[in-house]
Amino acid sequence: MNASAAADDRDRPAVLGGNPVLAAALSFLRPSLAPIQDLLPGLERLWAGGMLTNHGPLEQAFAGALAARLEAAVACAASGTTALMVACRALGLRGEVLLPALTFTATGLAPLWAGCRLRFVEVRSEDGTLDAAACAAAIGPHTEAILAVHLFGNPCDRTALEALAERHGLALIFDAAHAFGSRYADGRPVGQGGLLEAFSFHATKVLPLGEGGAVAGLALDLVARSAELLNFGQASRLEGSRRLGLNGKMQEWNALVGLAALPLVDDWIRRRLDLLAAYRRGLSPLPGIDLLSPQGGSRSNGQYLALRVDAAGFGLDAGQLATALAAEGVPTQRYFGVPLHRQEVFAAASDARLAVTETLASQLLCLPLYPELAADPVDAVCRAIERIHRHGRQIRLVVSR
Ligand code: T4K
Repeated sequence: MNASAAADDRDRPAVLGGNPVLAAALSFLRPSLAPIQDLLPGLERLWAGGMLTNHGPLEQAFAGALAARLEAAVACAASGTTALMVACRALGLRGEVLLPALTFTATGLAPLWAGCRLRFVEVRSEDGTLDAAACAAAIGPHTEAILAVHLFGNPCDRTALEALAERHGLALIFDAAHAFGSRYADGRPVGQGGLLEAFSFHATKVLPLGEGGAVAGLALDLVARSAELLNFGQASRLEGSRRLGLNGKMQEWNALVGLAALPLVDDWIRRRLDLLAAYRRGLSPLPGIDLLSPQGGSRSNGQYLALRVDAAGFGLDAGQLATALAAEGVPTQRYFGVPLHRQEVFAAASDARLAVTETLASQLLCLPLYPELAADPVDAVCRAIERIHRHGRQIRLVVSR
């Protein structure tokens, strides 16, 4: 083999028979965890005390630490989904709720559980969050609330949505599952927006507890009502249930993991943002590729790196790029490739016409991003995407959409 044939061979994407850019496949994500030694004393106390749940000292300490950080009232929950469900109930929502379809299914399930009717509204192409102007146009006589999502960690346009909600007397809830540590344009932490915000502390999130969530907000009475709903709807045992609640309590083990993680989370977020910047630099020369980004001076927590792949410019669509990257040892996720108005459970609201949502759903591809990821693999992923782009024509012949 002559020198140029050898170079060609090295340059060939793995999906066309070349060597993968990564000798060992990457993880899509790794949960960020505090060193296990930091958890052992707490675990020993937990074992000795035997109080595993029902608002034990660890859950209370975690709720206090969250409240101090967010400068808001906080009720801990078993998951982001339960947090969102009780947020809808705490506001007594029963009518029409405006929400995006470009999100995880839980965003739509929560208001549906509360008995609401859903109306899906368009998002902005720059950051994937709810478009306030489209919301304004969608408000009808039965509209009761807006449920907006800080997608991938990008904060919504809080000012515009709050003004709209106030003007029309609507409740405003933020699904902040992706956005612990993100900040609004005015520098305030996500957690203080609208009437209530619902966080997720799932294993895949910036602050991972395994399962967990929280309702947060500046209105003490609404957060207190949410806490009651998460505890079977009872304010006190003597009185019993006075609201239609559920068991949405956070367990002590999860709170312990959260307490150990909280002092580290800002470092983890900084690391995520550094890696995101490295991806951005590495990918910026490529045509047809860009990243969803926080708008208007707001700040993301780097929860997910969402790449927008324009097939006409890049030469391959998001699905084809995902297949080619998998061959290179780079796992990806197609969040949120099936928008909610295309899912069976939301069929009653499937008549929405959402051109931007449909385009983003077909174009988005999330790349590996987590604090433990070293800089070298990020360079390798960017190199892989670059050589996949150069061989787009051949790849199109072997990889179906
Ligand atoms: N609102 C929004 C906008 C949301 O995105 C979510 C949840 C919610 C509300 C509801 O919050 P929770 O009720 O879940 O607290 C994940 C999560 O299950 C889900 O929390 C998340 N959004 C959704 C976007 O994604 P998958 O299907 O991507 O997870 P999975 O199992 O495919 O794992 C992804 C990667 O993470 C794999 O590479 C494996 C790795 N992983 C996963 C788990 C669970 C780990 O390394 N460790 C783990 O423990 O769903």
